[in-house]
Amino acid sequence: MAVLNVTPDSFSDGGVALGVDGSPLRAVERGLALAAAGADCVDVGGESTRPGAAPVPVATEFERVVPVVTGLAAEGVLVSVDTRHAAVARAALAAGAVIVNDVGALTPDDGMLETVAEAGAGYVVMHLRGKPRTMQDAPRFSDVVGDVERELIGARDAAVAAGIAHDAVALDPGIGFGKTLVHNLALLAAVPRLAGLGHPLLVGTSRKAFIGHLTGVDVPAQRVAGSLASAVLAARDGARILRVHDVAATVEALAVQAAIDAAPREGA
Ligand code: PMM
Repeated sequence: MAVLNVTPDSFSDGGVALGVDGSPLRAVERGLALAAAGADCVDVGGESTRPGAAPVPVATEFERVVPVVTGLAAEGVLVSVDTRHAAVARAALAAGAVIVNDVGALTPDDGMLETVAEAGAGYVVMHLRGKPRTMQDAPRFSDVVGDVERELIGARDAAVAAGIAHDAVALDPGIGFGKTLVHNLALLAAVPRLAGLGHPLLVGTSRKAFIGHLTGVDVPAQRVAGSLASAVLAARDGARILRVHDVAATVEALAVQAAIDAAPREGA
């Protein structure tokens, strides 16, 4: 899953896809390039959820996202929409998106679950502690892996009760969303367990702050090597969907990992 942030202020690639004039054409071109580089799906988002980010008006998010979804879907790209808002999800699904990536799935927006159910779309249930603006203010868990697992399953149950097909749900521990470095590492170490919950597991580590903390690389766009290490390990441990910025590099790293995994084991 390639990240296509159509926002001026994302931590990882702020403004890159908008171009100087904010034209959707530039974002569509970038999305096509990400698909050509090997992404199976392009995740279009119009609201930055970085820690401390102020919410954007739904109308603004809508205007950013819908033309880009329309342009990519018209070119045959499988599009997901990264939104917490039912109105944006509804418009994006009508414009050709087939997956809703809901970073607010633990406290879904009014009408979100029904919108996804009616469209027969895929639904990514991402774990988030708190609200984006304040989520990094001293996040606490009694048992981070157990808490995240239980809360994901609770949100999954609500989605299925609202009519979303069990098979249409993917789960995501929400790396960096209301979590400390220790929490993020515990969740990544628990990928084998989380991948066994009966749904495809999505993991998004790409360029995130915890990689900067581990590597000393401050500039998000330069955190590629650390991002690749985490992507390869998550894939090896059973993650089925990796949400990444650096698609070509990730595809290369996964090709090497897959070949090594497929090689005969000594003594096997
Ligand atoms: N991370 C970001 C945004 N959306 N969605 C899912 N499902 N999982 C994530 O880890 C996730 C997400 C923040 O990263 P960005 O600003 O680089 O898009």
